[in-house]
Amino acid sequence: MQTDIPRLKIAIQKSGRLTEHCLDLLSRCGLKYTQSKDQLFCFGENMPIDILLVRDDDIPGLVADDVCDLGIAGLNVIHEKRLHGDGNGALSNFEIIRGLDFGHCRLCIAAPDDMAYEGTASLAGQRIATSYPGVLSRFLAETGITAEIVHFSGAVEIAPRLGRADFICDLVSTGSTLAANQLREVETVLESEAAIIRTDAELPAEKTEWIERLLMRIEGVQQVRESKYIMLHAPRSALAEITRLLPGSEAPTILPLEGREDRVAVHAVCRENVFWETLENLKEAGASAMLVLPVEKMLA
Ligand code: PRT
Ligand code: ZN
Repeated sequence: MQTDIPRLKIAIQKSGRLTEHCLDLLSRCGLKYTQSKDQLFCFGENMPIDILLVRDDDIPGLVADDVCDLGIAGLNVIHEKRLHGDGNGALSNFEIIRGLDFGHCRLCIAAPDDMAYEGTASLAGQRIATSYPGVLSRFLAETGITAEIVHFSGAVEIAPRLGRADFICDLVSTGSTLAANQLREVETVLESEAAIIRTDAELPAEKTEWIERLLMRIEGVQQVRESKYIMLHAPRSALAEITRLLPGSEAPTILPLEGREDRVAVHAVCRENVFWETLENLKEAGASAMLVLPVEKMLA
C-alpha cells in the first residue's frame, strides 16, 4: 500500500455501548486494523484509515476541531455539543451525515410515579435535572414552556429523591432504570441512534475520495443488514400475488423450470427481513421449495 497518501482519522467510542458496533461496522466495510498497545488507536492495514478511541463526549469536538475527519457518536451527544458545547461554546464545524441504526435510545422527560402530569403545561416553573441542557432547552423553547434546568452530570435519576429536581430528562432504552427509581416517561425530547459526522474543513482530494468510498460501503452494509435473497418455485398463475408478498423486493428474476410449463423459479432480493409468516403466506399462495439466504455484500 502507498504510504504517502493522507490518512483518514475516525473517532469512535473507546469503551462503551457503541464501541463493538463501530468496530464491527468498519470491519464490514473491509477495514483490517491492528490496535495499539495502549488501545487508544487502531491502525488501518489495508486502507489509509486510522481509528482514534476516545470518550464519546469528546468525539464532536475532535471532529469540529479537525483533529479527526469523521466521528461516530449518539445523536444525543452530537446535538448536545452542537447546541450547548462543552463549556467552550457550541460546536458547529461539523456535519451530520447519516444515522447508523444502532445505539437506539430516546432522551425523555420522566416524572415521579406519584406526581400528576397533564401534558407539557405541567412542566412550567418546575425544576428538571439533566446532563443534556442544550437539547432540553431547545425542546422547552419549541414547546413554549419556561422551566428551570438543573445541570446534573451523572445519576440523574436520583435527583427527584434528593429533592434537587421535580422531573428528570435522561436517556432511556428499556425503561427499567426509570422503573427502578419510581419514575415514568412523560415526554420524548429526542429519538437517538448512533450517527456519523464529518468535519466542515476542506480536505485533500484523496481524503474526500476515501470518505466517499467509506460512506458508500456503510450504505451497502446498512442495506444488507436486513436484506435476504429468496428463491422459490411458484405457479405461473400466482406470480402477481407472490411478487406482492415478497417484502421490499424490486422486480424479481423469473426463470423457467425444466419440464414444467405451469411453474417457474422466482429469485428476489428482499430489503426487509423475511419472517416465518411471510413464508407461510407465500406457501398459501402456491409457492414451494423456498430458500432464504443472507446477503453478504450489495452495491447498487
Ligand atoms: O465513557 P464514555 O463517556 O465514552 O461513555 P458513556 O458512559 O457516556 O456512554 P455509554 O457507553 O453509556 O453510551 C454511549 C451512547 O449509547 C449514548 O450516548 C447513547 O447514544 C447510546 N445509548 C443507547 C445509551 C443507552 N442506549 C442507554 N440505555 N446510553 C445510555 N443508556 C443508559 C440509560 O440512560 C440508563 O441509565 O443506560 C441505562 C439503562 O437504560 P434502560 O432504559 O434500559 O434501563
Ligand atoms: Zn460519555
